[in-house]
Amino acid sequence: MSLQIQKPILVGGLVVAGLLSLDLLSHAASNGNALMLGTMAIGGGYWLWSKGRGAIAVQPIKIDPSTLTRLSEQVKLIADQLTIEGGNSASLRQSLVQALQEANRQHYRLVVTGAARVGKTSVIAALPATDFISVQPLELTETPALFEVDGAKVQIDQALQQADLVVFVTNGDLTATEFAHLSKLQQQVVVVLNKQDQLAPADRDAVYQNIQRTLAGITNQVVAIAAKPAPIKVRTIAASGDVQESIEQPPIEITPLTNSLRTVLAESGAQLVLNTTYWEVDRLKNSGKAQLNGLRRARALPIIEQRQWIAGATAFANPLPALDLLATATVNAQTIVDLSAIYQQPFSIELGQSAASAMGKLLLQLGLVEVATQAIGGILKTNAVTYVAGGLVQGMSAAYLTRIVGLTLMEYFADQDVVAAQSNPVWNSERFGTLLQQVFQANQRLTVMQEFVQQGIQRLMPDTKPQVS
Ligand SMILES: Nc1nc2c(ncn2[C@@H]2O[C@H](COP(=O)(O)OP(=O)(O)O)[C@@H](O)[C@H]2O)c(=O)[nH]1
Ligand SMILES: [Mg+2]
Repeated sequence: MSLQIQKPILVGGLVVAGLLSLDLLSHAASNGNALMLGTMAIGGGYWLWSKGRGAIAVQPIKIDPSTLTRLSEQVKLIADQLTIEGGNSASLRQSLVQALQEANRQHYRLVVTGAARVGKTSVIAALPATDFISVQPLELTETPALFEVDGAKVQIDQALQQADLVVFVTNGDLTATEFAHLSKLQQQVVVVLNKQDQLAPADRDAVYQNIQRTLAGITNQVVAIAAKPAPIKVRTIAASGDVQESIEQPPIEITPLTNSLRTVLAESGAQLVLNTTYWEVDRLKNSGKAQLNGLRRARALPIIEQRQWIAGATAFANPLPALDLLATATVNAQTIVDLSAIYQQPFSIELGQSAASAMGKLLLQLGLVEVATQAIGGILKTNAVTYVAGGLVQGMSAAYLTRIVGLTLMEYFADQDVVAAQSNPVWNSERFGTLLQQVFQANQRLTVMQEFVQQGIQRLMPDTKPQVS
């Protein structure tokens, strides 16, 4: 079957899908793979899509050794900071040493992945029999099947993270899900079209070329193999006219894969190991940062609690006549300064004051003061107390908004470098505004607010017995 791919793109894509459908019909039926035709059509669609967009920028980033060194320095800094702040940095340090030692290993880690029953195990079984493996030590691992409803997502991710090179196996048809998965891979990938023996010889080129084109922006390593071809029945008719049937085992076709592995590893094996190491150290950095932020959070929360009830009690005793005053009362420059110190972004009191006034304006602009006041008023009326003391809505709103601002500050600082690079950090009001809305929304659930109101009544009016409905 010869294909005219030079036609207008749209027609070309449909022709590919259409012609393949006919030829694959028998195989699709014998596999019980009713989706095959549909997915071929999708494959054609992707081709159009990738053509239209040019190359998809997912080629692995080239990490150079100095980038890795800089990242390692950051992890060390985080470990030092953990020690300073009373945390345990031993396991982070040890993991870093291990990760960097791994960078010198002499073998490559190949992880074979793909959907269920595409032939992952068969590929791994076929490889050791080749000459190539005897000269090039490889560690071959198979992930659990991708795309299963109750799939082992964690194990899959963990296995893939270890890979210097991913060998992605498919049956020769590329589904939308497979394509999406391939485009997200961090590593270089060799795509293996297995079970070539199931395709009519005339179709092989067409399927192969179509997939190669679809994946042009992702990898140039696409190989067609048969890791474990099915036995075939052969009929011979003797001169006498007697028909004889025998079962023959077609040979394994694995050479295209070994050739591809040889090329990729010779060209960029060292680079691939460097990349794996880089991403491993990057994960260490994130987990160290999370550990550090956990410590800081534990120190910041009591400060926020304390300040929220101070703001609440003040507004309760001296009810503020206007929303803008309420907004101002909830953002306290000293709280900003204190939290910034915990997160090693020390703000001067002047910077704290200007940030506080920006935050007050933001609370009003976003309508958060009004929303909070109304919600709290509503809760108080319906199910918290039998009567609403004057100023209680105001006091409670001041406490609530102080808390929201404090929680947002924690998120804001947690995002920054673990130790400020400069002595007077820059205040990014826009970033704060985005986080403020997120935190506000996350705390807006009725149950969260009701609980807060209950606490507030006990704090602000300790003699009142709240009536819980
Ligand atoms: N016809 C054919 N069948 C294959 C080929 N490779 C694997 N299979 C069959 O596909 C099924 C699944 O293979 P397996 O390697 O266990 O797939 P895995 O689930 O991805 O590990 C088995 O029945 C294999 O015999 C191949 O190249 N040709
Ligand atoms: Mg398997």
